[in-house]
Amino acid sequence: MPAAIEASCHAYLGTTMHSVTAAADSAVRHDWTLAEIQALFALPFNDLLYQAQRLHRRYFDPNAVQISTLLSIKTGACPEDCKYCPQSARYHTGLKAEALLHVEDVLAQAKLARDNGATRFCMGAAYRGPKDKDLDNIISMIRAVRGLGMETCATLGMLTAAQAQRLADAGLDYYNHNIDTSEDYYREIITTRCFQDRLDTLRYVRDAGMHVCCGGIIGMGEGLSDRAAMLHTLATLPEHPESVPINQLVQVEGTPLHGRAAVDPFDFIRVIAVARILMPKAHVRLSAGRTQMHDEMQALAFFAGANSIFYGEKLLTTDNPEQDADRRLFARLGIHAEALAADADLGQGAGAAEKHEQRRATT
Ligand code: SAM
Ligand code: DTB
Ligand code: SF4
Repeated sequence: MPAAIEASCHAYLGTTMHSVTAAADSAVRHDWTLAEIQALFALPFNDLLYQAQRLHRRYFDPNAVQISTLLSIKTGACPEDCKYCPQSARYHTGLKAEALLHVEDVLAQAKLARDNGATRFCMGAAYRGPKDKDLDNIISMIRAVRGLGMETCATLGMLTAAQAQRLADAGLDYYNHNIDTSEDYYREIITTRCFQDRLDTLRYVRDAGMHVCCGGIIGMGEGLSDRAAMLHTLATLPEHPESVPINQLVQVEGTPLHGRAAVDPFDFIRVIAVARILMPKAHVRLSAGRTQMHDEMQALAFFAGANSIFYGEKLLTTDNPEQDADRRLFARLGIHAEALAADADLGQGAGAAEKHEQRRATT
């Protein structure tokens, strides 16, 4: 596979992951207390990483990383006031707004991503929430991308229950909707919608049978207790998100958070490790902010339990590492791209929601 991170199909038969048993499942808890989470954050760094790595090996091949590629399908001019975001119409970031892309253009980008080794294609739109007529076009994109044999993800802002159902029926595998930070600190970051709105959308997504992708941003000026509270919210959901993106703030000139103090890299790694311990079966994504990270920091993040990245030279509007740099990093670390799950029925069935229904019918 020339210009691609090789999607190796290593069947991992190591002793640890091999023995995923009911006992191991007892590590998946939904009753974490805030005090327990704060105690994890207070552990010496090596003790925390050791716990995280041990648990990571119980559920995952420690050398496999899931590869997603992002595309902004509708850029800028967003009415919301998220203080971190270059796409808000309220801030002057020099970003050029673009209308919703055409299906053919999205499909061409998805093919490129697939040929470069991505297994999931994530489509992001700068909406407060999508209008029903936009969803018609987005649904055509989802169907086209699934037809390539890729998993699909979308992040379109707040949804109604009916919109979530339409996306699930179209075969959308994952919906990304981040809580971003703690409920308390949220008010400092976004005033145009509240924390509960986020939780409502997450519930609609889950009820419609889609996989949930939900995480947050580190480096917005939040305290350690906000980081613990954010992870507490995620880890005490009735079902953990399947995917937990941990973003480091990408500071964009013109946004109110530009100029915030940089995060201590070890503190960022601690968030990854605690997320891994709290939600051991989730893919934890080392998400935005990798262009600001040295290879050594990324290696530590993988050791702490991160097992997903965005791959491709752009995130939504900002830069991501060059593909060559990521390929070299993977090779140096002996990391391979995670293959799609054997039960993926991409291009045929109706995605996560259909599988969810099938499982329900057979249990
Ligand atoms: N408009 C939709 C929404 O807000 O849900 C979807 C797109 S929005 C850009 C998706 C997520 O990207 C945000 O929730 C936030 O977590 C992340 N994000 C946006 N700007 C970021 C930045 N400058 N640095 C890090 N993460 C960022
Ligand atoms: C997520 O948690 N991070 C991604 C994705 N989900 C949509 C977005 C990062 C955006 C970084 C800023 C930008 O490129 O505009
Ligand atoms: Fe709009 Fe999403 Fe950016 Fe907030 S994060 S301003 S909702 S695009």
